[in-house]
Amino acid sequence: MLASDAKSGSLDGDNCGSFHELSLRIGYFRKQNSRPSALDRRLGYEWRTTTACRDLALRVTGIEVTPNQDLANDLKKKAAIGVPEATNRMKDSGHLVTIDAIKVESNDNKEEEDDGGEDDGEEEEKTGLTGAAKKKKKKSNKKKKIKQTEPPTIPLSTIFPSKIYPEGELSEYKDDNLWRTTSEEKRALEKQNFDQYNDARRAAEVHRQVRQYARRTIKPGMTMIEICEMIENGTRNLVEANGFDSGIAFPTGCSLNHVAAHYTPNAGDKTVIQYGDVCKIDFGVHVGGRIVDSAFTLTFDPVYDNLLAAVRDATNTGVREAGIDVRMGDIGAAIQEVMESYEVEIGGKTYPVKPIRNLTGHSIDLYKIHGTKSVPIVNNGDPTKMEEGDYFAIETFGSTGRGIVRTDMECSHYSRAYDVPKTIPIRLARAKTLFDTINREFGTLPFCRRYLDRLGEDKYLLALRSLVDSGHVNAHPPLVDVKGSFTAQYEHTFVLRPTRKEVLSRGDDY
Ligand SMILES: [Co+2]
Repeated sequence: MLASDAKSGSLDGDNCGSFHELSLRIGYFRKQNSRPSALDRRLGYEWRTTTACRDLALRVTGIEVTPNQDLANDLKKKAAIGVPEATNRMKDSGHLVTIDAIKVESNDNKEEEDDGGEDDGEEEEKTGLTGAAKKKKKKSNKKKKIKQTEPPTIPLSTIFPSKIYPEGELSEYKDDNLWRTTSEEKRALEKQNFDQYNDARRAAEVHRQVRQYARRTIKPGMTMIEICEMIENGTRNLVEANGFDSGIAFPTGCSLNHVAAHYTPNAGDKTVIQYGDVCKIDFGVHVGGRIVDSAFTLTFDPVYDNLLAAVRDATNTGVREAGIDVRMGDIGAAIQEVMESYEVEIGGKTYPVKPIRNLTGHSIDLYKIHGTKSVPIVNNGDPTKMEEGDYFAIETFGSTGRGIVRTDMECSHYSRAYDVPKTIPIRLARAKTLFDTINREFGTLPFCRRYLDRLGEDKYLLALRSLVDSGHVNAHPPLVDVKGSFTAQYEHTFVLRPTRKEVLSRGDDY
């Protein structure tokens, strides 16, 4: 939609791809009576442009932007001007914008190398541009593909200027539900839901890009706080975190060894990740409340490979078995069978891999990470069925310990109760203000103490405890198996679309 509107852009671009992009998007605004669309409002009116000549990257934020070509050329020529000066020039020329970053990049064009130096290759971007816009684009097409930086900083909406994000892994329903694949009625329903899926796909692509960087980068010796901040900063940048429109969906889990879930460092935590650790990285991204919840296990010592293989296989089995009308108990049974077929030898001792039977996957609702349905990882006989339109996170945990977790250690994870007790007043004044902050900043999305710290909240522990005691806030302390054991986790989010299943968080890595 956005892309085809954009072709009505009336500004003439030069041959620099980025300015085409900028002018095309402005054209879209003009068609909308010079008012930004709801989508762009949501994106915070944020553009980032990178010239094809790679000498300048410019990021503009503001209320309304109507740049002209002279200004664009001027900025291009004078890549070295500073941010305040660029902002003033925009203002002097009557543009209501502020510029928050100008980055000068080196001239060696990596993309050109990757493309074998070909300049006039085939039109292959899936931008949806047609006609005049396509023609305009053609020359600088290849160069326009913007690559993610390391660490990841470029918003996904810049990498996908069409604002159409990649689909996840698709699979057809089986047996009695195979008719859905070709049903006209179900297809029509999906078309109506496109924006919803697109939001979820955007969250999923952010997850993939952030985690793939994290997997390459996390090394023994890093503090848990560094690890979490790397993931959280990457997520905020790529999803353009903006209140309830988009952002981090819950605290970054990085539980170690016998701790299976719900550990993230609090301020002052000096824990450093070790070569022999088994670390579960569990983080979430949301767009418009659509949450993608996905986790993997990070190890450095290959001795754990079989443990990881067991859990990855178990999670994939659960994902594969899932479908419309499938019973929870049957999925749990399939997961259990696969998980228990593995064993792992650690330090000369062989352990069976046990599913942690009191942990489950879950359905996901808007802004609610835990919907009403649970997906067991053992056969518990639950006859509840999965239904069309449901979003699920299937997460399985394998352990060399007892296969049961209990709560232990200092709490870091909290969430506002979905249904706040209406009859119980909040007595402490400090608890009232803290509760206001929680409502305003997180709503029903889980948060951790570090997220409160960065908002400038301090000395809140007593107030937080009283909110937990009164039932306004839930505490989610770490969940641990026996000391000395090792636990691993893999998790994927999928949606049961009317015609097929889409595993949103699937990547090349897991
Ligand atoms: Co989950």
